[in-house]
Amino acid sequence: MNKNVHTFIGCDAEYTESKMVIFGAPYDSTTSFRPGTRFASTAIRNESFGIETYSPYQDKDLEDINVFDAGDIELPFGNTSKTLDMLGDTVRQIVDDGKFPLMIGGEHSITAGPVKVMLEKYPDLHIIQFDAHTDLRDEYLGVKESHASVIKRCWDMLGDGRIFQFGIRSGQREEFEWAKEHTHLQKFNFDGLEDVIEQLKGKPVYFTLDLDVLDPSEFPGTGTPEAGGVRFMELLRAIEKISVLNIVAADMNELCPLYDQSGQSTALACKLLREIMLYFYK
Ligand SMILES: [Mn+2]
Repeated sequence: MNKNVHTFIGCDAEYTESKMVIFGAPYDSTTSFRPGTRFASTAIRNESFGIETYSPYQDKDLEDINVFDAGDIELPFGNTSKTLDMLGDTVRQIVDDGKFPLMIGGEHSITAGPVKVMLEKYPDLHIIQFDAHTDLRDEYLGVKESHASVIKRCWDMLGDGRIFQFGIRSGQREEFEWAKEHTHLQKFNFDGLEDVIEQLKGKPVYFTLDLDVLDPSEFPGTGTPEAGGVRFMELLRAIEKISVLNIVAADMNELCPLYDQSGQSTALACKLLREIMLYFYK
């Protein structure tokens, strides 16, 4: 008999032999609308056995690469700053061991923890964000570490001209105005991505993927759905394009499995995670 070891499909490498580490960050304490992203990483692992390890898009297979699934980090709900520290510590360990960290949210606020640590490692860090939302509020209901403020918190650390936002279709007028001076913000789609890739060649890049960038018709399972999103294949092509860059860490967040009883959102997230691992594995 074998012991019960529950990983994402095909991610059963030992830590020492792995070049990429995935871990769950099941945190959803600041979610402004519908909570439940804390259940995403577990749902993704469960449902991953419904997909293949082989990618026909890339002609690559998870069986041919070494990914370690570190499971979920046990996080203190209600204490965002402690949570961010813990996620940062996890990422620091992975990077210090020469491996690529890939974090599975959770709500989007979690991104600030890893970004802080990656910035210590790479002072010239840039961020590419695919998202429906600006996430540039200075605070939300008095909370600075809200998921609606996460990119503003990243800007606090990185400053002007180093954050590149795509697919954005929701936010306050003030946020869109502010972005004109401080970030590169592409509304609605991935237009101009090639130019940004040219600009970021050779630079260290943190990639944060808020799954609500997708259209809710394909991806209804999220806390703050926004109509008018991109299609799965558009997103996949965009991820393929940025994979030529020096991506040093990444996260995928905001799946809320309970809001999609059909399970198609979780199934999509599983497939996308497989593709991201295969694209970013170097
Ligand atoms: Mn969002």
